[in-house]
Amino acid sequence: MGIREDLARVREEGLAAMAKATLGEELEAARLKYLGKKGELTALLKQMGRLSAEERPAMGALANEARAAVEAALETASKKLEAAALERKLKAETVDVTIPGKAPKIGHRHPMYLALDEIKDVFVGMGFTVLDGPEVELAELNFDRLNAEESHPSRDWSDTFYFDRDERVMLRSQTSPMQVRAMETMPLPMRIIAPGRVYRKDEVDATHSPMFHQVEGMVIDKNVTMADLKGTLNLLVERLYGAGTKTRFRPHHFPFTEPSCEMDVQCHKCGGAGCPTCKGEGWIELLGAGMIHPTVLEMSGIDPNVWSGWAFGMGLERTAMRRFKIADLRLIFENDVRFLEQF
Ligand code: 2NM
Repeated sequence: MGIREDLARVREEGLAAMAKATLGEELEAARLKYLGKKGELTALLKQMGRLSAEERPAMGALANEARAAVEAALETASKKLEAAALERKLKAETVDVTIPGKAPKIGHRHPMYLALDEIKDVFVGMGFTVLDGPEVELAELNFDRLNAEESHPSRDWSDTFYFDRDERVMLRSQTSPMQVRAMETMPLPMRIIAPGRVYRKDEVDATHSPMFHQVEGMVIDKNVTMADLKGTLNLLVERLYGAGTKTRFRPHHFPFTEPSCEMDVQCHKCGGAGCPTCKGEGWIELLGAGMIHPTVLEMSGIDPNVWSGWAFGMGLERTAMRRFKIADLRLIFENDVRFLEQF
């Protein structure tokens, strides 16, 4: 049999093999069989040397034409397989856009921050600036500049988280060092509140935590008196607990204020008659306050003969617990969604 017939046969077989491949591996096998280095067309091309010089050009052209045809068939088959594969993939991964979606779970503010927002709103409405400051604080600002005597029990390492043996750097035990920073940097007169985390070495129980939140506030101006303190804090209470809510101021002692007081709110549950919520007292303690001690003003470079001021401090968790009737402080920090979802 001659090369011409062999060429025609291999060409037809090659075309048929390409056309009938339905898998990538089958097509690859066909490519190797007909077009590969050891393939049948290549073998025929190698036989061209046996032909006479007259026969060779025509047969060479025929061989090239056969090769081109089989290559074209390979290309077509390859495209067909790719298209089929894509079709299968699209079918398998079809998304039914008509199926109703799942609503994403959207979180919300923590109840304690809801309570803080209410408090902030009241003070911002009265022209106070909200300040934020460092939780790692100098003992000098946390204690000394606030007139805490050298022997004050809260300075003890068993009450305070110190970073160093010299007890110079600590986790702030109150936000009042922020008031000191304000006194030293802000122009007078000033009205500020400083909410934030504070740290004390307390064991965790239903009413204690080594980390909790405070809001402290301060006004310094000319002719500021205890009447301003009472008026402002009464307004806070009416805004938080409703118009007409009564307050009571009891004398107290703080090193940074003189005179000092604690403010109670009439029990919202029993209206003052005495009940389990107020432990039979009729009143619930809300905050501590007082007129800023002249020594505190002086230490921060403010002349107490020209300026006077009042300040207060309140626990945020306790306020939130009362506001939302939360019985155990630990719930506020555990972040169990079954608890959080209730607000
Ligand atoms: C309280 C109670 C009373 C207070 C005082 C000051 C400052 F810096 F102005 F002296 N800041 N916060 C203060 C006063 C805090 O917490 C129970």
